[in-house]
Amino acid sequence: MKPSSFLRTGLFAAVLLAPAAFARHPAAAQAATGSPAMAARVKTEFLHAWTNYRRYAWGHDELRPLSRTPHDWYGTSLLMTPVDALDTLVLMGLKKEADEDRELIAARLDFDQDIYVKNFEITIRLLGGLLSGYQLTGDERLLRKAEDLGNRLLPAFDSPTGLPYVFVNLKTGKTRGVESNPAETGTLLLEFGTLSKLTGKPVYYDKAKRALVETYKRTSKIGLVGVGLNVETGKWIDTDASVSGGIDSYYEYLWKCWRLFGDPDCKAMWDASIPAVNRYLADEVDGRLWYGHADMDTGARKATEYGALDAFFPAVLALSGDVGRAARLQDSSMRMWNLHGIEPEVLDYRTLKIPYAGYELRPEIVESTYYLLHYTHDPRYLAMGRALFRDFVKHDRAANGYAALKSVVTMEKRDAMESFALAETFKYYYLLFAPQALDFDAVTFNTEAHPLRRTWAAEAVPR
Ligand code: DMJ
Repeated sequence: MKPSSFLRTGLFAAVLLAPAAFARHPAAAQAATGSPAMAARVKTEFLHAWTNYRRYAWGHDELRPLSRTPHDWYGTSLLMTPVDALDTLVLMGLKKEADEDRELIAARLDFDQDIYVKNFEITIRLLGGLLSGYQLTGDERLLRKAEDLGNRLLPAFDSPTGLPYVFVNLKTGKTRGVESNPAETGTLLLEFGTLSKLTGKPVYYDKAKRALVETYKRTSKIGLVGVGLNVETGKWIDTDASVSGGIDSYYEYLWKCWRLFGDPDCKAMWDASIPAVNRYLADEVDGRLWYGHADMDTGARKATEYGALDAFFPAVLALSGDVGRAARLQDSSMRMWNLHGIEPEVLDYRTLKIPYAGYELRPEIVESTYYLLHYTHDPRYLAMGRALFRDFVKHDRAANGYAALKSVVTMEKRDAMESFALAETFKYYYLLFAPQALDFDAVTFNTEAHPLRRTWAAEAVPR
């Protein structure tokens, strides 16, 4: 395997991305080649976040950027930021920093710890990060860590239904947490499946796929899933349906497991699910398209709320071929962002009131901008990216890193810099302005923006 053959650089990229048609449409050509000046700015700002993590929290999970103190999720470090940020460092061409990061991971990342970890978060951030880091660098040590982690997470799936428990102890394999949701039970297959393909051991794929299928099997008669289910009884405990937190990436993985693995069951589950999402969750208000909440059994509207997390949905719509809805929904996401100059966690799109005003440095709106630019070559998405990044720097840059906001109304900062800011937010900004850095069509991003590449023989070729 050539580890980094899906990286694109320099002239080669320009040739690949500049077909003759672009010569007749200079704006489209510019969209396809991004903006080197903006990419350089993003890299500088990413380095501001990374070097402050390096200075004040090296070896810990995360930096608290206001107090300049480290934070570990479970009292002991699992190197959340170093693992989550590794492929961003590689894609930005920051070789010295990436090499140093890899050595830290190789020397210090130890999963043999008596702690209960959240299966979903550890899978998307660490398993995903290790696998993409391995594919980008060819460093076998990362694959071995991923396999060790995968083995330690497997007991999570040992419930009567096959739906994973929320927490698993990395040392003992004991489990906890029976109340889960589709995002947590159904957003595992890209990572576990890739681990199977790279190690030749089917167990990971099989367990994660069963969890996804068991989630799907609980779809209501009208085709929706709720936001809470018990992994032991398999019964719903909360029937609120949406594309928001708790459900979001379940839909994302239905399409993406088809895209990455060519698994026809995934395509069939997506095809059977998306019509109900578009029928019951989509909502037209004053000519704008939103996706709100409805009861999974009746389809009755329960809330007209949309937020920072929902803003991933244009990306998935575009990826699955529905660029029309994707573009309209992205315009609504921008409306949400522009109300205060940064998007809130949740907006009531009918009243324009804000039930949750925080901003966690989330990436979804940028992710969708990147996907839409890729599929449309419309330069308005470059302009959108410029505006988003301008606001992001203005309000979230702190003296020692990037900080979440307590409120997008007051713009008061919060002492937190989640690892996904480095794994996702900065990465999507960078790729938007430097699309030639990665061959979009050769990879499938996991929900934490870790690009995974099908290096194995495909059983079927989607799209
Ligand atoms: C990330 O951990 C992932 O993108 C997840 O799917 C949703 N939440 C955060 C980013 O907002």
